[in-house]
Amino acid sequence: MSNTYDAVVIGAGFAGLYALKKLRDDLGLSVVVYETGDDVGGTWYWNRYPGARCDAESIYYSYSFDPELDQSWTWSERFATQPEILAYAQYVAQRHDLRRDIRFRTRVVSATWQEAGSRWEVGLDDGETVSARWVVSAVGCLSAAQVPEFPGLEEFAGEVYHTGHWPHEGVDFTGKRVAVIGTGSSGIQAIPEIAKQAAHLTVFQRTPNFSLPARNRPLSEEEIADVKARYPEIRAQQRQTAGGSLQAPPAGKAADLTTEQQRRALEERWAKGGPGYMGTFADCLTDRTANDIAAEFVRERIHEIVEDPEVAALLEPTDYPIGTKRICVDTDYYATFNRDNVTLVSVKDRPIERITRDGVTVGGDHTVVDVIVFATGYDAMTGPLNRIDIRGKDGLKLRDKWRDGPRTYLGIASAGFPNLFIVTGPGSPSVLSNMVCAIEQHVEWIAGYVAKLRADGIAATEPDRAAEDQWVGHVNEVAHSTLYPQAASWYMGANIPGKPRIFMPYVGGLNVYGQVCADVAANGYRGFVHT
Ligand code: N01
Repeated sequence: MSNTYDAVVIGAGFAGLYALKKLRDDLGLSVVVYETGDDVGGTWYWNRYPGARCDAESIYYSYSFDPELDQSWTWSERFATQPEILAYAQYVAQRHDLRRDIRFRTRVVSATWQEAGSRWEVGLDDGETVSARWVVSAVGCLSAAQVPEFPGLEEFAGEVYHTGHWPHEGVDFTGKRVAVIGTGSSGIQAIPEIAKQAAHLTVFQRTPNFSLPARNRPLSEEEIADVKARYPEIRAQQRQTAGGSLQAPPAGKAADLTTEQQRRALEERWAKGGPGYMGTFADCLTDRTANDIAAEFVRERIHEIVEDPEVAALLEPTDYPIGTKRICVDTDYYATFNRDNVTLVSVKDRPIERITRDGVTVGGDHTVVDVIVFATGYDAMTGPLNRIDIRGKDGLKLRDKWRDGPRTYLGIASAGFPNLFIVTGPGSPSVLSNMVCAIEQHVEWIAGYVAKLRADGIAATEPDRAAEDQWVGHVNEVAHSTLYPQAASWYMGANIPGKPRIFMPYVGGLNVYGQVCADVAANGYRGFVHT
């Protein structure tokens, strides 16, 4: 006997928690959330690696929907640590009594559209199935961990970890020889912390990354009081920005500034720390010359920080524009390579050949290690959904429909998959913005639409193919008006062998996108077809 709900939500991270709150408390729906982990938090539940922090500022990287929450919660640092963000998610769950409708340690393995009755049959890993009118995917953009298929990996006799599946009890690296493979945001945060503990750390780097100093610090009582007094205004302003966080306006287009003005602007942003550096010039991500100036400044800093010129040269990113692979933010990353117990091995021209019982072999050179840490990233944006067996109308599988790249209308829904809403799906600003902001906008839009569908007695809705094609074309066109597609990034699917090279997120900005979604709603949910 299956259970019946109005809505199933997949995942209890920031998106799933807010979806539950909106659909259950504001719309009065019967909702169940399924979550693989044994608590709430999503990304912040899984990513417990040393040094894990958010690189969006904590005062912005938090919910806006509950003004009392803004007053009762106090962030301790400019960039919050993973334990603090996890505690925040737990606090929100407690405050809104969310856990009672979340089934933990339960993975959704399938979702099958039932034409008769216009409902989804959702399959769970314990064999149970439940029925729901709507399915809301809150699976996250970076939750399907990726470990490359290195020959011999299964023979390795030591400890193996992925940053995205870190053991709850932590890992003691004391006295151990450690390999970290991967130098994206996760690796760049973990490497300085692991280096402090390990007997020796060898970093295997394929593509050097641009990283900016975080200049993290505690927030003062005065700052907190000021932010809390202005929170309603700050929250409203966040939604009017492209990225969802408040930043100083650019100094101008690079070409409109003198060389001294450019230099001063870059120095100021570098000194301030954080990802705001990317906003120094208005055209940093659209004009290669402007981008080159910002990139060269960082390369100079790398050479200034790293004592060994050969190591500095290896760490220097040279073959893609700054910011077109996700910009990294660090604490002492480059300086870590000055330590005697840290070695950098470039695997750019000589890939990792194999992993053996006791280490990693590159170009015939063998490094003996006790621990391997994979900081090798994720099958981003499409991976989490494609790992679920989702079958829409006429048995169409989502992963087959997306074989040549994801196809959605607004990043929220996909033709042939009625009543399936995707929070921060491919084709929405998502990973190019403050995720909490993007999540709130999506969940509110979805809840508004579901309320309307219920009021009008509409059983099923899906995007019209023409509207979807138009949106996919637009997402692509906007991306190609920027420098983003010039990098082999996970935004492009380039980190996964065989994945189609399509720029997945929407570059147009959260503000522009929010307006598009509002117009679609105001025009009778233009682009959707109802049955
Ligand atoms: O993953 P990544 P991540 N051999 O894909 C390398 C968010 N995040 O977990 O660049 C050797 O960026 C790969 O090399 P290459 C943020 O959005 C945020 O670090 O593909 N190396 C790369 O160096 C971020 O962008 C925060 O050539 C291999 C690394 O592994 C996203 O999550 C913190 C390889 C993977 O880097 C993902 O970050 C952490 C191979 N076969 C994450 N395969 C904050 O907010 C892959 N690599 C701070």
